[in-house]
Amino acid sequence: MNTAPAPRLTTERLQSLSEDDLQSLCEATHAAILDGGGFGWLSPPPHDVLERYFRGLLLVPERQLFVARHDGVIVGAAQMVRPPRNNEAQAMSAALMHFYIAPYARGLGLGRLLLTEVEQCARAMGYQILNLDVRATQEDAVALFRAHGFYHWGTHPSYARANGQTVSGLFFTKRLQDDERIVPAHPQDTSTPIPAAGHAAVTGHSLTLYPAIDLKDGSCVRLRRGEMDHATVYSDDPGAQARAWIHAGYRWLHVVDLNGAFAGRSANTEAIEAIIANATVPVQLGGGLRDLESIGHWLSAGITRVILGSVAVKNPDLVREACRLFPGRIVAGIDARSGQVATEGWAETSEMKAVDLGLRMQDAGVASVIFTEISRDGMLTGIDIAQTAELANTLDIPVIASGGVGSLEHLEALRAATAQAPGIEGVIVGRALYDGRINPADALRVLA
Ligand code: AMZ
Repeated sequence: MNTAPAPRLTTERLQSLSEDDLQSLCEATHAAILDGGGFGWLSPPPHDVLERYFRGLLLVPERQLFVARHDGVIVGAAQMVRPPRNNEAQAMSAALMHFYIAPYARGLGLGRLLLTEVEQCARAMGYQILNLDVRATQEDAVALFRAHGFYHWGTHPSYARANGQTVSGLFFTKRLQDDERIVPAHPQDTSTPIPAAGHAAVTGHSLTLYPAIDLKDGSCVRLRRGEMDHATVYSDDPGAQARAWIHAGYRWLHVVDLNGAFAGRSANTEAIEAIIANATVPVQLGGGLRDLESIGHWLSAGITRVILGSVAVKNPDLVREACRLFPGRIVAGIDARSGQVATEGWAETSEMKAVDLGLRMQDAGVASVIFTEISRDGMLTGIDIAQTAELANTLDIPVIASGGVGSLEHLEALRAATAQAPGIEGVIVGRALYDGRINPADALRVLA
């Protein structure tokens, strides 16, 4: 396989600035401001002003400067602001501010890494709560905060002025110490009324919708219960399908190389490359990724996160090593038939229980878990919410639900379940979207 070395993606808290670091930090900041913000300035200040700003920042004890590096070069930054000494009442809360990745380094998962770094530091310093606020127009950042378990508790209608327009601002919070998401005592009690879909009262927190693109013999298909001879072909142009889902408003793509999952190595290479070439949102990819070489290959080819299924059961040390090499970018795919984990394209069933594998994968360091109940997959009969919630409440990492969504009501039910199982982070939908049973705008409204 043609493998370019994976870029080195690192994050750290900076306590001093070398001349090179200062220059790359100013360059990244300049580019982020030009791209529409993340830093507060609407147009970039002169270079020497930025330089003085960052040099001065390091002297302010309440502020910690964090940076993200791509092959050693600073390409993004964030600040953690501690409460002032006199604010005893809020001594448990820190704030995340001025968070940005330069436009030329996006799509690699660095935002997620930087956020994790800030959270870890805040946790290590004893803070229990991390607060942040963001212009509603910063859609990528908003999607990232939601995906990372931040709870959106309110909206300020006149938060900022940019380009002559008043822009609203979203206020988020996350509990750090016990990893429980902050869910209000009265879930509807947020300042942004969430429009109710139909009759159901909307409860729980927002979920990310991951539209599925399953690839078989170069085409986009959906299976029933994972059986290859029950494939419905929806498109023979995976790149166009990726564009269609992005155009519909989805913020992630979930791609599975089905032939790869059966063969144990990537098979739909051209189709995956076409999806990457057309994707302007992050992509997660699974199916046939069984060694560090193929994982590194796809992570450097434009895939944001890889999903490991069979190796999670058969070679957990490999998963651990992958998590060490690619922090934040490895997801475990746990596919189960009545609680027992299946592998090899779901052709084999193991003795292992989904919850036990989840705990093992958490220990190996995966960023999140995708849980599929195979008997529901492609059947449109609804998600196995009980099993998903049990897994989410056992693990400290986010769980993405998969298998069985057939209607808007199924999405509403999952959303409602997040009030009791806040670790559920998102949901994968396939057949119901392709068949038009669920309208994208309705789905996004229900989950928002
Ligand atoms: O539908 C199937 N038969 C199927 C499927 N969707 N088999 C595997 N997979 C997906 C898993 C996971 O995302 O849900 O492939 C991935 C795991 O692949 P591997 O090669 O790591 O076991």
